[in-house]
Amino acid sequence: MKSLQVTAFLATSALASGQGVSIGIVNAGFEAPAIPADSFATTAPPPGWSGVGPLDFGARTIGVLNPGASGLYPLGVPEGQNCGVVFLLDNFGNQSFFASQPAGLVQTLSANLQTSTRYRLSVQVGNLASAPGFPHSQFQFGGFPSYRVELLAGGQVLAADNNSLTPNEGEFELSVVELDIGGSHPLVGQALGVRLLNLNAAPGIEVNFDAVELRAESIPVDGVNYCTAGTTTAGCAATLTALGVPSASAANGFVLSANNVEGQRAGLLFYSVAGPNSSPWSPTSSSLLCVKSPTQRLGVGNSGGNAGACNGALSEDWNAFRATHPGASGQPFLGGELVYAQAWFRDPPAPQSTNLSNARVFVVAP
Ligand SMILES: [Ca+2]
Ligand SMILES: [Ca+2]
Repeated sequence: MKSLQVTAFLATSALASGQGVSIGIVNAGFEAPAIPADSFATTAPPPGWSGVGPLDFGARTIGVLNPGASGLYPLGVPEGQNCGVVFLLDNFGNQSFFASQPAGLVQTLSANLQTSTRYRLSVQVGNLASAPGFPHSQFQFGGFPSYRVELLAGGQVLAADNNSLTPNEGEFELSVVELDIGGSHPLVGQALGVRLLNLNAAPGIEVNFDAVELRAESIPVDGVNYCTAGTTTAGCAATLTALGVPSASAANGFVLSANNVEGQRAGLLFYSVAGPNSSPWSPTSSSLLCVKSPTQRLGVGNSGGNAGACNGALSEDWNAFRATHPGASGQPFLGGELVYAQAWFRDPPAPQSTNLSNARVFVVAP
């Protein structure tokens, strides 16, 4: 029998910093080579990193910067003394020419892509400010040439942050890329990698990076609970459980249940393949919507049990639903997908006249 474990490590919808296992990145904070304050070293890639894109180690180059008190980063860098540099100046005589030829830093890691794993790549992205001293004063660092942070496997892009942030001049912001790998993926076993690009697409010349971190956490195939149940008028907090193996081919054999539901209530289970979520069901509701839209409803049922008691339950065989609803959200399932499930039921005195259970994520087997 499969274990019906209810663990705490997906208590939030995202893998927070500090959770899971950290995957080794060489020179993740660009502290090597160590250089004096208010100086840079851009004649070679920083140890552990390689160059990617058109670079000449002159006008278009990578390396490290220790801004010191130069004014390039008045608040300092997020970690240590140095940050990574991607400096792309296409034409020394004309700093308004932007070639839009991305270039930057790449590192292939010693860890390989694994199944049933949630990855979280975080990188501090910096927007260099103009500064008065030489040699900074000869460059127009005002503006931001755009960036992309990529998580790689086998040299191919798995997930990316394509310039979603615009840090203030002279400041850093944290870019986070999260990815769930289910029961299978074409790049499983391939070496993971990180690529940090300056998109060379607008004024500003330089993008900086610091404190690169990649964390991984396993997601058991038969599922884990996450998010928080609402509390019903009668004080019930409905909890999802599962029994069996979620399958892309089996006709039945994976029963999702919401237990501890108020008795004699109409309700249903629903799921999403779009990802986890945690948004208020209504401004005054204690329930959270724990899955992203679009959502797919399963069948409506009655919770049974006794009115006013917490002994109701809503159950349905997800495999049977999948097998008989070829047009349902996420179809056709092939195996490897992550599915996020939750239950909804009537609670007439409550805000929205309804409440929601906690949620459960599971990996579909082939
Ligand atoms: Ca650093
Ligand atoms: Ca800038």
